[in-house]
Amino acid sequence: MADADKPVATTSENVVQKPRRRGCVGHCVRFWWVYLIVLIVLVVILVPVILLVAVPKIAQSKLDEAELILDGITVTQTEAKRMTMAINSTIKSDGKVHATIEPFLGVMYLEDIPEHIPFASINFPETTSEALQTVNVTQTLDIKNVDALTTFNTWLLANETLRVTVFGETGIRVKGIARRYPVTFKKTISMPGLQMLKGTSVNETTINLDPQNNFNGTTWIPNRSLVSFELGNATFHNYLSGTEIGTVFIDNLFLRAGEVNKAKMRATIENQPVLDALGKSPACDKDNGWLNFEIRGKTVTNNGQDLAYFADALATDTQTIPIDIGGTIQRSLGITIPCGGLGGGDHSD
Ligand SMILES: *[C@@H]1O[C@H](CO)[C@@H](O)[C@H](O)[C@H]1NC(C)=O
Ligand SMILES: *[C@@H]1O[C@H](CO)[C@@H](O)[C@H](O)[C@H]1NC(C)=O
Ligand SMILES: *[C@@H]1O[C@H](CO)[C@@H](O)[C@H](O)[C@H]1NC(C)=O
Ligand SMILES: *[C@@H]1O[C@H](CO)[C@@H](O)[C@H](O)[C@H]1NC(C)=O
Ligand SMILES: *[C@@H]1O[C@H](CO)[C@@H](O)[C@H](O)[C@H]1NC(C)=O
Ligand SMILES: *[C@@H]1O[C@H](CO)[C@@H](O)[C@H](O)[C@H]1NC(C)=O
Ligand SMILES: CC(=O)N[C@H]1CO[C@H](CO)[C@@H](O)[C@@H]1O
Repeated sequence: MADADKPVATTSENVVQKPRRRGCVGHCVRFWWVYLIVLIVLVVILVPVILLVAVPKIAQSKLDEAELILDGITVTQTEAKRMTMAINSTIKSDGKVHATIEPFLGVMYLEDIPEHIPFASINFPETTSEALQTVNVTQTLDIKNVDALTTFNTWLLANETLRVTVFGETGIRVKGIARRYPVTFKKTISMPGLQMLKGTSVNETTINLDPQNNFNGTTWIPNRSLVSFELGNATFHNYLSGTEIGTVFIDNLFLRAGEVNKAKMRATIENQPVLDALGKSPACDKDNGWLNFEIRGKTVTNNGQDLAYFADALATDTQTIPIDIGGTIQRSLGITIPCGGLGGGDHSD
């Protein structure tokens, strides 16, 4: 029995081994449909995973990596509820993915105010993913939120730098794929502020003893920011040693970025406080007739409309402007005010 068993076992081993050695051929031929199903499943699952998950992820991350550079903003035709805003910008990317970003409505808000309330919405045109793409937009903007715009102007006026975010939902089309993918455009840019117009100076001054418009001069306003604005007619409270002594008027003011702005100014100033200050030290000796005046925004009107979003921003703080008032009086009236004054209190009239 034992002898008969062995060969049987050997044979049966051979029988079992034969099909295994032939590998997949017989099996594959017989089960081709299993492979087809696996292939279809792979195509059905993998392609969508690539198209629906991988490509949009890459598209979004490429968009996130791209840098938005602000070249300049110009605000003109300013009205109480409307303005024209021109923005020149550049989008910088590695240019490796060929894609088109659909036009979209982008809102702009101050990044460092948690509420992120938009002060402007801009229609961005279609852009491509070229390595360097200029995006220049000019459009009329309806002012939906005056408070938000005033806050933006206040920060722009006061701060050394401020961060503005442009945010919008849009779509991207990658070259070679028909599908459109939704993406989020969110870029934060840091821009220089006006630092309260620090460094503003006044010269080419004249003075007379009229009760109205008794001071004329030329004012030089530094820019520092990338934003140019059409303000229109601006008036300022004028203070000397903390007391209001008159009003400064600058008509047709247009603050241009990238240059020191020259503007004619006039003022109605009470003479007596000025003469009193000139007769005291340090104006009469050490400071050689120079006085520090302070101005603070009062009104801004353009073509008859009050522009609260500029006026309120300019009213938030004062700017100090040293003026050679002693020299102005000397040149205009031929009078020099010595220490102790002119010997009385009523020489102004
Ligand atoms: C934008 O670019 C145009 C064309 O070069 C130029 O005329 C305009 O002054 C620029 N505007 C701003 C806000 O930089
Ligand atoms: C956009 O404005 C910049 C100046 O900021 C200018 O150099 C460029 O030519 C403008 N591009 C277009 C397409 O107008
Ligand atoms: C910008 O200026 C405003 C108003 O003066 C101030 O409240 C704010 O903290 C400043 N923000 C930054 C980021 O400097
Ligand atoms: C007035 O000041 C400006 C700016 O500092 C200067 O360019 C100009 O020459 C000055 N004018 C006079 C008459 O000194
Ligand atoms: C200021 O200029 C105006 C207009 O040119 C002139 O009428 C006025 O007399 C001037 N005032 C002074 C103080 O020079
Ligand atoms: C500024 O005021 C002057 C005189 O009051 C006026 O003639 C002019 O139209 C005003 N300018 C603007 C831009 O409103
Ligand atoms: C104060 C300030 O930054 N002024 C700049 C205004 O723009 C001109 C021209 O670009 C610069 O030379 C000034 O330095």
